Amino acid sequence: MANALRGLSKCGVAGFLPQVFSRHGPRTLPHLVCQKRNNSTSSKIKVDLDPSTGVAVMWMQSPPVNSLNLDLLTEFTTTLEKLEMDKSCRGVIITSSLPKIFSAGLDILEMYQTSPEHCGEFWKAVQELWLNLYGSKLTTIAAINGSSPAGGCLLSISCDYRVMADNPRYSIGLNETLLGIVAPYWFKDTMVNTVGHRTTELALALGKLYSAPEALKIGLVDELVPEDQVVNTAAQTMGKWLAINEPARQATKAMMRKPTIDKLLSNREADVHNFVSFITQASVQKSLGMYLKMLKSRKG
Ligand code: CO8
Repeated sequence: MANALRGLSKCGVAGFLPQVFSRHGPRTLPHLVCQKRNNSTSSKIKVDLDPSTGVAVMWMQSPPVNSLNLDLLTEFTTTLEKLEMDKSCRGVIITSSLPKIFSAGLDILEMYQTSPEHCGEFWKAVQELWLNLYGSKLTTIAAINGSSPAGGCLLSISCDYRVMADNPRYSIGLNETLLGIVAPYWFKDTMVNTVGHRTTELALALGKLYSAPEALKIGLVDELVPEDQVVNTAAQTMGKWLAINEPARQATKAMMRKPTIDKLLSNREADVHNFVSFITQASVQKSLGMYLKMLKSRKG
């Protein structure tokens, strides 16, 4: 289950190479796992894998807003792990099948008025998703076809490249402070690795949600395209990434991301403990409750 970069934490960059080169072995017949998943009625993710290009599209389909609850987090991680193991897959595009929403981020209801045990289980699933996605040896591209706050932004910035719909009404950012909570250090590190320290400092302190044009300006996304071309553009960009020598690209990715990943790997339990003790505080629960109320009142 461990992904390539996690393997690195034990064996260093040299340990990463054999796994990289093993991907050049004989290609297997197209995996059926992904197609099978599509038939599941309870599936929160639809996968289209094209073995001829080696590109899979993961469509999040969990109405109303693709909020990352325990089920979606778990299915996301399992799906990605299966694609990692599938020799016919070399790249993944992550997108949403819901109109106007990429992902509303972590499901607040998983953190509000739930038991410490549940919060701990939930947080482990959040860690697991990030470790798998940020450390994936596949090329990963976020096709952001709607708003993408907080955990949705984390999903996006954990990918190798981001294409967003050119619509100023869609926003993206780590807005945790607006909920009275603090972005964990590995959310912050991922953001720093994307846009730099000072921009992250401002973004996190103010809980800033950037419109798509603003996000492009600060480098939070790489490209804006008309809404109906987001996935196609991601597929074209994927073609360029897949043309790069694969072992070299993978080793470069590992070199860039390993220190950030190792920081959490060496500290996972403490991170769960910190999350649970923070999120269960009465004052934090009160803030989450008020934020949920605000979301509901906006509807009226
Ligand atoms: N979790 C749970 N429910 C949500 C969430 C969410 N993140 N987002 C929206 N919902 C619910 C709404 O309450 C509403 O519920 P209902 O239908 O029962 O009233 C339903 O989803 C639909 O929402 P909207 O009507 O608001 O839908 P819109 O299309 O108008 O807007 C948005 C979509 C823009 C996504 C909007 O819903 C929104 O801004 N949501 C909140 C996004 C947000 O702030 N997310 C932050 C989550 S926290 C996180 O990801 C990181 C936490 C790190 C924790 C660290 C602690 C130490």
